[in-house]
Amino acid sequence: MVDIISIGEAMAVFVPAERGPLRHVRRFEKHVAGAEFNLAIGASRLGLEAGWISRVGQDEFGEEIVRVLRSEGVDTRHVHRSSQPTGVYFKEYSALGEPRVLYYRAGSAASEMGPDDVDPGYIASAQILHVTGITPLLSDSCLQATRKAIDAAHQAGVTVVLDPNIRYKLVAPGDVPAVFRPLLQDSDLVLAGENELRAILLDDASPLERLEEAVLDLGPRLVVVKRGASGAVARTAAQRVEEGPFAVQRVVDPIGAGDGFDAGFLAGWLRRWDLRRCLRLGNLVGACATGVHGDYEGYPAWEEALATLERHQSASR
Ligand code: KDG
Repeated sequence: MVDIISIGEAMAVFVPAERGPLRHVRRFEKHVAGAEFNLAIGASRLGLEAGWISRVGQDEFGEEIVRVLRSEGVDTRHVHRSSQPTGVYFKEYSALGEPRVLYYRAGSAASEMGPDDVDPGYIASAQILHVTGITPLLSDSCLQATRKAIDAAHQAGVTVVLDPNIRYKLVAPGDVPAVFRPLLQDSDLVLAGENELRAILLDDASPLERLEEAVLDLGPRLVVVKRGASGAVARTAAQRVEEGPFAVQRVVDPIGAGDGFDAGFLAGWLRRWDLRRCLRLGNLVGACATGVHGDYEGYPAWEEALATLERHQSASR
């Protein structure tokens, strides 16, 4: 029995030790990461039984990915090996603005994942199937694997959670509605950025409340809008809850914060917390991710997260 299963790609990540264009960078730190891999680790740290479905290469990076997952307590029984290499990406820190991400993942081990890698019985043993919009864009076989996982979840009454995680290096802006609307329609819970919802719904003018309603009209019973430094909103047919962000001392790197938010929100939701407390935990885990260069390394353990929530609540009383 697992609480949450995610399906996707993890890669070796090279984080520059210096700012500026990569052509001038001489030193890198190696990490491993990937949106769904990050989510599984975040959930496991928060006390959930988490599983991850993927393929990794028969190479050093594949070994490291599996070793990290096992050391974090994530179920790797459905991680398969491939003769293709594990994907790689680089971060680039410019002097201005957000970090850039450069992928070397075409033809990677994970892009070879297909329907045969998805065991419907395994999906049926979970409470949540977490999918992102990244995996279906990796290859046709990954799209089929994602579809099979979603169909298996529907048949077994497993909650499907979608984080669109739109990556414009993988999808042309004009294709976003066609790719992502069906995914929204197939989801029970949606955890998304405001700009992502605007891109999917082709609506850059309506107030946020109207966007939330448009998502609910498509089928999901809960939509959570992640608003970074402005906090987050959770919306159902009956309720709308807004929660401010967790103050962060210094943002080192925001990549991985969204996946951390998902892990925190869902860890509360599975424990049947009220939506405000789920948002708080999501915001907290997301904030913790921003203090380090790796995607997941900053995520807190369960006791630490509870103690921090408690401290913040008593400070605001
Ligand atoms: O959410 C973090 C991810 O964006 C990062 O780890 C890389 O998985 C990745 C992707 O596909 O962009």
